[in-house]
Amino acid sequence: MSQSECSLPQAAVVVFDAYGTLFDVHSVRLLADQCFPGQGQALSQLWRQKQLEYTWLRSLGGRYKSFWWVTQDALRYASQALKLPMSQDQENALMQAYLKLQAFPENLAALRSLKAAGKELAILSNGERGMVNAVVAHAGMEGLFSHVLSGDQVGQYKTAPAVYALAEQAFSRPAQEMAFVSSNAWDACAARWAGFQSIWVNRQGQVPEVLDVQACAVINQLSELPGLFL
Ligand code: 2OP
Repeated sequence: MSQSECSLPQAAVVVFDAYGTLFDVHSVRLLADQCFPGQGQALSQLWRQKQLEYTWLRSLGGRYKSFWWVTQDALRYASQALKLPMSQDQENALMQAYLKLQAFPENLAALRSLKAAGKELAILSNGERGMVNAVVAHAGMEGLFSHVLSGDQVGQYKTAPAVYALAEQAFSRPAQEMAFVSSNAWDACAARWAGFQSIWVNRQGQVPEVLDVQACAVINQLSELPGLFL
């Protein structure tokens, strides 16, 4: 699909990435800072970076392990790399915080607005459904999504095409008829590879990925999303 073939108003379904897009993975920073004063941000950043690297490495190497455990492995790596000895209680608390990540404040209203406009909504995440359902409930987003889809269903991680294909199977629609929203630039690119009309939520003003593909639209936050479908 070329850029000129994007037509967001015609998309009947809007599929969302979870971590980083709906939920702020760096909201663990506060607890991390209580555990390791002055180091919360560094821990949170490296934790997330390693978590993603491990998903890519495990997918490439055919060594799937579910996202919860990959997340724990990444936390252990980050604490060692930053020389922040972590007790079992601290590890447990930080992992539990992942089930209560804060949603970006504007997200709930944006989702409700899309739903009221007749769009079907879904989540497509690396996280297994139990993990994602917990943060969805914590954010008061229950009942908004027709499907919560997970790479766990196919034992692979994004950017594997089989993960994105889960949305086509769930809605019995080709990807071209669906929008895919992610604040992870690489995820928005891979969704385009898979045929979706992707929207990149560029909250931090990052430069685009150079992957021979561009999102159909770039916004700064989800409150701009409903306007794209008018
Ligand atoms: C997700 O799949 C990539 O973390 C992101 O939810």
